[in-house]
Amino acid sequence: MKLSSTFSLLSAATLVHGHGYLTIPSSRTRLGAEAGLDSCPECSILEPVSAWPNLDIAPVGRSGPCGYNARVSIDYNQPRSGLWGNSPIAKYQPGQTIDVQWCVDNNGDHGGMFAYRICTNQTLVDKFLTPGYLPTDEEKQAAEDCFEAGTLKCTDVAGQNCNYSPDCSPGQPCWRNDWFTCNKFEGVDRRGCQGVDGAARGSCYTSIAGGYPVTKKIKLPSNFQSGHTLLSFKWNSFQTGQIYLSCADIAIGDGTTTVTPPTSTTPPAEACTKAATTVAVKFNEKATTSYGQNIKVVGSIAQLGSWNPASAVALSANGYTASNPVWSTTLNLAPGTTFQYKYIRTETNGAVSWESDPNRSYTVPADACDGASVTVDSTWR
Ligand SMILES: *[C@@H]1O[C@H](CO)[C@@H](O)[C@H](O)[C@H]1NC(C)=O
Ligand SMILES: *[C@@H]1O[C@H](CO)[C@@H](O)[C@H](O)[C@H]1NC(C)=O
Ligand SMILES: [Cu+2]
Repeated sequence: MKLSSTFSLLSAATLVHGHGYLTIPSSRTRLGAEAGLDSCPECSILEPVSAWPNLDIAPVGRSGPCGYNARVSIDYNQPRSGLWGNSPIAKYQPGQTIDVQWCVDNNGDHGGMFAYRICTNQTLVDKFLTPGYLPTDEEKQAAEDCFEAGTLKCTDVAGQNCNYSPDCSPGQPCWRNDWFTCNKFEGVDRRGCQGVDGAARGSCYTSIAGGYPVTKKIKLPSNFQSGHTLLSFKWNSFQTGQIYLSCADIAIGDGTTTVTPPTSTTPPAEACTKAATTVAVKFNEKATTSYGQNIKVVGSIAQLGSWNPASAVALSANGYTASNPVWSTTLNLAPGTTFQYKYIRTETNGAVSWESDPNRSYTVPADACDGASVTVDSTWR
């Protein structure tokens, strides 16, 4: 892995490196710096962690979705009276596309990928909005899992350029474009995260060596409103075992209704205006894997490779987290189709491991209406 050549050399230097934090909308961290409490806003680091290539695997620990700055012992997951966390600092509309920005320090531009997230479970977020209350590590992780599930995809913004990381290869779990990506880490021209905007050093504030802004657009959820919620920013470093977290207090809509999106829709039993020609069948398989391993599904029908592992359908690890290691894929299958199947695990050297017997079996709902989707959940055995 490219990481190994640079890691040992640079890990010794990370103590003096500045890194990055959310600046627009103003994060709690930015407010802490502006209040003179935080002397290094770019230094809220979650480390040492496995930050790459699996972006979702690291437990969030005390850093939570808002970040912990060990330099100044500030836990940004806890509101601070009169300074942050008490009321929204920006108000947006549901479904609005907004400009967001973070700032990377010249000494700590480690490349990698970053994401903006909204947790639509107000119960979980409220722990971070309660005056004087410090969320437990369990509450931080529960919220983090919710934020991960609420990643605001780069691809949700029409016309936005969503690249794959030039430091990641197809097949690696970092090969995804729902997150935003920095430029090639060792690129000569417009390198790393600073190369995304290509702005002049010092265009945003960092305390160590001068900051470079990184500007993107995100689309807020259209089916969620809250009078006070959090926008969480997460940057996974390519070069070092580090993740940077910060969050901003915002409002979405008037907050009178809080709607949590359904996780799956099952076709109604009633007669429909139009019968389905195909049903979107989502396969979710919980399987803890290590780097280089992939999960596929193979089965008795042609769409599932007719039991030939070489023709198996690969699942995606986009939703994979340490606490919820889910691999997924969606296939459009004819209503009423009955088939047998199993999941397999493949290694980079081509070796295949099969799930234990018996074969799994499934029948696609025969009376599905047009546009129906179903989800089949299972766990590796
Ligand atoms: C929100 O989180 C709480 C606390 O974990 C949980 O009890 C509740 O079921 C969640 N609500 C939804 C709609 O997922
Ligand atoms: C699973 O299906 C395959 C292919 O039809 C078959 O060879 C195998 O015996 C089945 N396994 C069990 C346990 O029924
Ligand atoms: Cu560093």
